[in-house]
Amino acid sequence: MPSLCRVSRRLAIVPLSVALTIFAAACGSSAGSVPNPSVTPGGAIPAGAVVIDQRDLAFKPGSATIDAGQKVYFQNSETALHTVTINGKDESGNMKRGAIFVWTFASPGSYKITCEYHPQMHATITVRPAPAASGQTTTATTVPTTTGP
Ligand SMILES: [Cu+2]
Repeated sequence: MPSLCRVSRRLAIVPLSVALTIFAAACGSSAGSVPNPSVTPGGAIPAGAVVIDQRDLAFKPGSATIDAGQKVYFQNSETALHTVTINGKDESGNMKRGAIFVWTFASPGSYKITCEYHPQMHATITVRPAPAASGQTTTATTVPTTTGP
């Protein structure tokens, strides 16, 4: 019976397509929510922290000098979506208004900070070598005493 065969085949196809749809939806949602523990909406910034604001489609301030191992707090203070892209790599993902992204600059060097969406946004972070460990006291520079003639 050809008609019965066709019906049963269609019945077999339907659950498969439903399963595929659910699978695709699950995949889509998991891909959209890549966990990034560094981005916190409305998180707290400790007093004295180095903060770079994303405001007026710019990084403010546009440059900062820190010691190796120091953290920089990037904060999106406007409605436009931004990223913190460090030397060409999008490290933060999409940052909505209020999001804070914290990055520890471990190695000395010069870092270019850009945004995936706004080519005009850029900042430079200069990372100095970490200060000498405690115990290694810096010797005071001896100023030669000039003796008058
Ligand atoms: Cu941007």
